[in-house]
Amino acid sequence: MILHDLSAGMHPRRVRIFLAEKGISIDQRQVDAAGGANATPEFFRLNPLGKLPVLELDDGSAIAESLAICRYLEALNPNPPLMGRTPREAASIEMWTLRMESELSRPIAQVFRHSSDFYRSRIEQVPEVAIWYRGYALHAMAWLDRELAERSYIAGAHYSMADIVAQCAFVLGKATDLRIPAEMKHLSRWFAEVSARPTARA
Ligand SMILES: N[C@@H](CCC(=O)N[C@@H](CS)C(=O)NCC(=O)O)C(=O)O
Repeated sequence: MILHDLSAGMHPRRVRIFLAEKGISIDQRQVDAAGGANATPEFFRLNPLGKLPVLELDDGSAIAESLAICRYLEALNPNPPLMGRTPREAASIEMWTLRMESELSRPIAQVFRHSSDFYRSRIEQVPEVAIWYRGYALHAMAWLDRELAERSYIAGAHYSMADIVAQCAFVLGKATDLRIPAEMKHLSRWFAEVSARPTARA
């Protein structure tokens, strides 16, 4: 298996943290997206959308989408569980993972897409979109701060895929000056804890 990776990317970081939490090591290949290496016919054969990460399997087929890659790796390596041990737990983690994706990760990604140098020559940037999503993300952060007053991690008492999606979003948030406001004590506590995990720099 080969993980086609983009070290600075939010979505590839999810997979690297997931692998580190599982203690799995697989070959990784950096793709020079800034130089256009993800927009070649060769890369489009792996992922026609030209996005990273991509997991290339030994049979030559490929899985794109960070959550799908993690789902596959979880099935192959169930321990430690990051997507739930029971059907109820799995549903709860899925619910929170999807919420982190739609309410936090995607809005922060949109701020980045519409304001960063990286995307300046790649998409038509609309500054108002970045401003609008910044407000959306801050609103979601305030909600999450209230949620985390009552439990250690996003989906409950244990670290899970939902935490990985959220922590990677906040790492990207730093690059767009979208940091957790200091008055959000519970969210700040959670982010300090997940950032201190040995896997956080994977
Ligand atoms: N939904 C996809 C999103 C992947 C994605 O947007 N990847 C970004 C990096 S974080 C990328 O490859 N950008 C390169 C480009 O758009 O040229 C996933 O979860 O894997």
